[in-house]
Amino acid sequence: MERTFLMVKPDGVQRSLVGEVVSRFEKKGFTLAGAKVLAISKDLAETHYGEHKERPFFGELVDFITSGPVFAMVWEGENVIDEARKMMGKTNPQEAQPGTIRGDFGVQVSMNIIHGSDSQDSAKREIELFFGADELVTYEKTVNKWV
Ligand code: RTP
Ligand code: MG
Repeated sequence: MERTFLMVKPDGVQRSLVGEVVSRFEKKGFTLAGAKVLAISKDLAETHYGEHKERPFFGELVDFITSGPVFAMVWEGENVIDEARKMMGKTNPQEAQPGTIRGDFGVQVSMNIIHGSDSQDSAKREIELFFGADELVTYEKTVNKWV
């Protein structure tokens, strides 16, 4: 079954949106395989967002993601990588549709509430970067046959 890495960013934690975000993925029918609150180090931030190293906003992005605790999660389910990106909405909350997490709760592109892996390769890389194998569980929800 496919897995993705999702993370409530410091703005979402500060605004008490962790429960709201978790609830949306639970209600959708995905399965939580792991979760933790943590403070991201500068090293981890630079590795995680390494693909954006040359972008003008890289410094600001690293400063922001290390500015307070985040809530990191691994979610499992059919096509969960793309579905989660749809549920998050466009990167810039002002372009994100109402009904998406960024469309409903965000205003600025730098503070857009949530991160989500954008491909199978990035999901694998990010899950391994943030979670040890002993922090993830595999189980079946009996309710899954209903969704
Ligand atoms: P994320 O990686 O955080 O899930 O966001 P994303 O895939 O939707 O967007 P991405 O292109 O990977 O950009 C990573 C984060 O950088 C910030 N950003 N700022 N100032 C800007 O023009 C700008 N562009 C991107 C956003 O916070 C974005 O989530
Ligand atoms: Mg991205």
